[in-house]
Amino acid sequence: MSAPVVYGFPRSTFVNIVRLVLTHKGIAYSFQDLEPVMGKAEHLALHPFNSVPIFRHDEFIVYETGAIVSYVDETFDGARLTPKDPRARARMNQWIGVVHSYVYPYMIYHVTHERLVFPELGIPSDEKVVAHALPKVETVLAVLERELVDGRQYLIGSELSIADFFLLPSTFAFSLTEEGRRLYPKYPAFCRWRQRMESLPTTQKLRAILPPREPIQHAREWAKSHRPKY
Ligand SMILES: N[C@@H](CCC(=O)N[C@@H](CS)C(=O)NCC(=O)O)C(=O)O
Repeated sequence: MSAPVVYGFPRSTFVNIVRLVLTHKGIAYSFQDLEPVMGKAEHLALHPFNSVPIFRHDEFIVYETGAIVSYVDETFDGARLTPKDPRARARMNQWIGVVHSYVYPYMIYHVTHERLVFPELGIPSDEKVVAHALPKVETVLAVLERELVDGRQYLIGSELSIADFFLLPSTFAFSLTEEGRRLYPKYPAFCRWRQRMESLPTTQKLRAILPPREPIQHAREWAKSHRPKY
């Protein structure tokens, strides 16, 4: 069997969830940067919904981050990131759903895109999009704070799970915005979780091999095709 391949672009939140899980489990893989072909036939042949990440393991190709990381956790050796207990597993899946439905859309798709991704391409921020997202981000942070305030180390308890790696890249990117810098200190238990996650050897190891943050060139299309309107 050959080493698996992750396809995506380097700053993608979801791509980095897959890379964190692979790194944590000590799995050798290669990364294929699709930035030059995003949205083109070569990319759409791998992902008909024009998204990333995509994962290849020999002849098997799978997309959707949840499906990829479950496959990786079940198929490869290394620390298990999925609890056996059904209730703990349900809790983990709950948090994965929270990232898809409430964290990524507001922290990344709305605020981070408006504050970092678009301005890096010379496109001004849309303040209405940011203003609409911020109360939703505060709800997420308040919920996380309540969950983590009793000294819980990780999202579902004392064991690290896929849920923590799902949350990490979005909370990292949001930390680079002015809103992240302003809001995070109001949530100390959440900040302790971030500190714990950011200092994991897994996180450090992945960060060390990521290229410097370059503007996401294909995001020019997002500004035309699917920018929220308020
Ligand atoms: N449901 C998808 C979401 C993936 C996603 O939103 N990926 C973003 C990058 S973080 C993307 O591909 N956006 C479209 C683009 O970059 O053109 C998954 O779980 O993999």
